[in-house]
Amino acid sequence: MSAVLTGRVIAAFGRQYLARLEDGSELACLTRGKKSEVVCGDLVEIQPTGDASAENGAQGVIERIAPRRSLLHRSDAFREKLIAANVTQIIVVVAAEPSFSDELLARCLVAAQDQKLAVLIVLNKCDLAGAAAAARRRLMPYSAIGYRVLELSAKQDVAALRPLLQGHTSVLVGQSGMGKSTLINALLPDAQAATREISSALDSG
Ligand SMILES: Nc1nc2c(ncn2[C@@H]2O[C@H](COP(=O)(O)OP(=O)(O)OP(=O)(O)O)[C@@H](O)[C@H]2O)c(=O)[nH]1
Ligand SMILES: [Mg+2]
Repeated sequence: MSAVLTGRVIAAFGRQYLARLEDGSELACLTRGKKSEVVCGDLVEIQPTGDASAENGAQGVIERIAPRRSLLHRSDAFREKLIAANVTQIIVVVAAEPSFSDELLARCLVAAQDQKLAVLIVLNKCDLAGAAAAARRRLMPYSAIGYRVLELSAKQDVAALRPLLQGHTSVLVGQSGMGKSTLINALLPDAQAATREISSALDSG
């Protein structure tokens, strides 16, 4: 049997995963058993299958998950859904319009506090001047208690965000229509496919 590989899970599709290995290559993986605890961001040990003969063409089996620095999940009274592991920063994306939910923003801040993560609030669509002014006022209480609010327009220029990503593993969260995908595509022009996956995982519910 070939040696165990280590990598980071960069995409999850049900029980199938894509892992990036230390050499930068990507490997399609499965887990053993029906129920999987593996989540995007996990650092994992992978047993290579050697060829693509495994179920669904997977090239490896995830054998072990390393201890997590953080774990984000969403839960209600009935079930819990894991979102991402080993994140160090939550970027909450709100927009000038449509109007954003204070409750969702507050819940994200609580989750960040709980997991001891850095937080950045991005106010997107600042090209819409009138609506942006109103949203800016609504965000004042958050900046007043110390949260950093970055204003930008994902459609025009995302350069101001780049330095704030340095040294962090960040997750973008926010309601539908706030501009998360637009932001990701502006930051990572090649990431379109993976972006849609992550976005839909975060947005469900
Ligand atoms: N005017 C303006 N529109 C924007 C900007 N960024 C995004 N939009 C628009 O806002 C809409 C929603 O953007 P998305 O990036 O799809 O939003 P999302 O947060 O990914 O939404 P979900 O995937 O549904 O969660 C699209 O029509 C974008 O073109 C911006 O900076 N300015
Ligand atoms: Mg999206």
